[in-house]
Amino acid sequence: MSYVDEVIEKVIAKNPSEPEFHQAVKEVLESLRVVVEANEEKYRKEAVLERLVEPDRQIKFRVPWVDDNGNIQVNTGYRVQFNNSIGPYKGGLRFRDNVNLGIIKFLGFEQIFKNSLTGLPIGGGKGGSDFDPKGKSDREVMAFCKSFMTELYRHIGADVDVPAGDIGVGGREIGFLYGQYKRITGLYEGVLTGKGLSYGGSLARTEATGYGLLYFTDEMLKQNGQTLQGKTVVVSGAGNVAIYATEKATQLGGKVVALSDSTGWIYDAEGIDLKAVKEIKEVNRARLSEYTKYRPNAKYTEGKGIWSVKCDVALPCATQNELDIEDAKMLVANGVIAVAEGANMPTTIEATQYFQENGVLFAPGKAANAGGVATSALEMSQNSERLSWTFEEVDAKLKDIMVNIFAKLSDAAERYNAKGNYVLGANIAGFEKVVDAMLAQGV
Ligand code: NDP
Ligand code: 2IT
Repeated sequence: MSYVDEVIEKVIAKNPSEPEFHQAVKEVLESLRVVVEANEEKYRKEAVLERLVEPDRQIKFRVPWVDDNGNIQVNTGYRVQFNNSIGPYKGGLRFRDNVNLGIIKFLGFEQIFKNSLTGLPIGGGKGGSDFDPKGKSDREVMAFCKSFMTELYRHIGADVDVPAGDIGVGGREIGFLYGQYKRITGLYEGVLTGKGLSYGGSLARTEATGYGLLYFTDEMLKQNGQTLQGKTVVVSGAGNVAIYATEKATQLGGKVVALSDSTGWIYDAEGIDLKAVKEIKEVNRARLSEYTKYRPNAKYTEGKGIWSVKCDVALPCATQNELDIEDAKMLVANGVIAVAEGANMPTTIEATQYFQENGVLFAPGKAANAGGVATSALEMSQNSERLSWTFEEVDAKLKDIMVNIFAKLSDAAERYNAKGNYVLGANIAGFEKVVDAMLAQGV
């Protein structure tokens, strides 16, 4: 059996109830097959793949807190420190009811390669909890965050592990978490990113993932003889990534006609009114169904179905496995030319292959959404030098980083005779730097 197949089998046998983690490992190792085969003896001897798929450590802890009725609630917290070969562990925290160890591990594993692609010195990690801030009062969210940090603080640090936001963790949560870290340790250091601007946050971090996704998409289109100008765009999700993806897509001449949340989706043929969406989501923390109050001509549909909307460019920005083979078939039948992942692993493996077989430009999340963590690394730099850069400075660096990532993907794909296969290119380019650092540092 080939080394890659052996390791995939071992991962499934050792971690039987973690389907998302299996999926992420399979996707990466399938791409690496060509590289591994060329170095099989050495990699086997060094156990490179076994070392890559086993996190450095997995921390799981109890998070007790008191709700507004005086009842004690208990959630589970996680931090998976996956690989710190090229820098301190770096990756977000996800607060969502469906969070479990397998989901955190898939996200942490993806983060290793994503962070490597940014070109900045950051390792891979991820964390979170099965706590969902939706529908909770500010006091309840604060109580949860304080309890979560009361355990997490001992495992992190500005040079050790630097968490940030992800689904369910935005500026409010980061503020409460940072306050508790500082209270316990007495340290005023860049231990979290995505901080508020008044206490060490970076300008453009809020916008970075969505903006970066569009800088990447724009570059991918340009290098393939297209532009965003006049294109119809569908964005799923209505959170941090989706909102700023919509903003930049519009600035670059595209027309975004649909958005979704976990309850339903909106279609607005005249183009999404982003001011309304920001008020609904960022200010009122409400449901997307409210949108038709602002725009009576728009249509709200309960449940799934956003990928049935005809578009040129599709940007899945909500969650894992939200775009399956049936969705891919609809998008292709409707003439989609490019799909770029703002979320982490939103496209199933079958759907990804279907896009690639049908000549659709497909950008994997670990490259296309890397602008968020890249700007987090820029926030770390600013914290270290105790300075803050202007919005224009950070935005220009972000754009450069995304254009560079595209070049790295293209180059790696071409080197392995797979021109235009950006999935292969991303996994190989991300892997090369990490494996080099791992081997240099010994067992
Ligand atoms: P937010 O919490 O701000 O927004 C998430 C959005 O996705 C919401 O509209 C939410 O709907 C929807 N959503 C979440 N879970 C589900 C689900 N299970 N089914 C359907 N819809 C769902 O998160 P972000 O925008 O930060 O994150 C979105 C994606 O982007 C995630 O995959 C994340 O890992 C990835 N990402 C985020 C980065 C960042 O910097 N924030 C960086 C790189 C990737 P509802 O409001 O109903 O819950
Ligand atoms: O998936 C991701 O890259 C993030 N949620 C951002 C992580 C970070 O450290 O900024």
